[in-house]
Order: sequence, then structure tokens, then C-alpha cells
Amino acid sequence: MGEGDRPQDGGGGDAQSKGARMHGPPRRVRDTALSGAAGAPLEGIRVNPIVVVLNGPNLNLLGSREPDIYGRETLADVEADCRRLGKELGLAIEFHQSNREYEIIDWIHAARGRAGGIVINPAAFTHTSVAILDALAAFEGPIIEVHISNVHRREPFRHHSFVSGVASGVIVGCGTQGYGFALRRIAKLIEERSSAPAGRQRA
Ligand code: DHK
Repeated sequence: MGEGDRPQDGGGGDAQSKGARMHGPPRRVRDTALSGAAGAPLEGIRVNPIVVVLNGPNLNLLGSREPDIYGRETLADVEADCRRLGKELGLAIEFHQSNREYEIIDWIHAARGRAGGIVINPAAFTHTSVAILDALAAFEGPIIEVHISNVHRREPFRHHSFVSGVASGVIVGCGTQGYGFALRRIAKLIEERSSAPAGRQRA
């Protein structure tokens, strides 16, 4: 499913122009929040787009949990890899994990109007959570869904994802390397959005 198929948030042109402001690649800013003492804008300060990387239940056990399926890398290893690659790509990485559905929803809400994109491995919530689907549908930027294992080679209940319908892309079965692929794709999508004419942000 392409990004253009994602549900609209009802914001119309305003939401799109807001997206154009909030979701660009590293850029020079004139932002009153970054004003100097005399209130003059600080020229030449580069702001990296925020990418929020979210991890669902049991992913805190990565490395020791079913290593034949999920590998030996810990979540701390994945976070370090994401931060390293984020620097290379000019992205400000915010990395979270929770076993609680509401916390993931709250992080998605906090990303609205602020983050350039979301990378999410919803883990078991992938297959159950309409609430996470709805929260993601209200996010304006690109979303990449990641699964460490190849869920399509596993039990049938893992074949359905509530999240895929609002994701720009899905990376499955590439191990923890999938997070890096997702960040590279998000960086590209953010860059494309920032250079697209205002009315074509979702195309
Ligand atoms: C992780 C989980 O915890 C499972 O519940 C999903 C996903 C698959 C993964 O492969 O990363 O079914």
C-alpha cells in the first residue's frame, strides 16, 4: 500500500502546509524559540528532523528471548545502531520501548506536528491493536513498520497487521537490520516531502 492510500487526518490544506514546515530534512531555521538574547533569529542553525522509533511488548527481552527467531542483538544494541545511523542520515532519533499499549499511543500522539517520521515495531500489538492503528492514522508523516522475524512464515495469527494499512512501507524478516533499512527509507521520504510542492505532500 502506498503512502497516498493512508487515511487523511481531515486537516486539509492546513495540515499539508503544516507538514511542509515540520517534516523537512536538516534545514536552516528562523525560529523564535532559537532567538538570540536580543530576539534576533540565530542564522545558520541546522535542525535535524526527529524520527521516533517505537518498540512494542517483549522487545525489551531481545537478545535472550527466542534467539533463534529474534537473534542475539539486544534492544540496547538496536538503539545504538539507530542512533549511529541517525547521525549519518541527519536524523534526531527518539527511541522507546514499552509493554503497555497506552504508552505507545502517547508517544505516537507526541510525535504529531513535531516528528518527521515514525519507525514502529508494534510486536504483538501489530496483530491486535486498532488503538495503535488509529493513533498512527492521525500522524501526518511517513511510517515504516518493522518486524524482525518473517511473520509470514510463522503462525497464521501473525500474518495480519492492523498497522500495515497506514504504513508507507513494511520491512519483515530482515532481523534487527530492518531498523536500519527503515531509517534509510524514512530519511528518503522526509527529503522527498520537503522538496515536493505543497499540494503534493502525500503523493
Ligand atoms: C515481534 C513480536 O514480539 C511478535 O509478537 C510479532 C515481531 C513479530 C517481530 O518479528 O519483530 O509477531
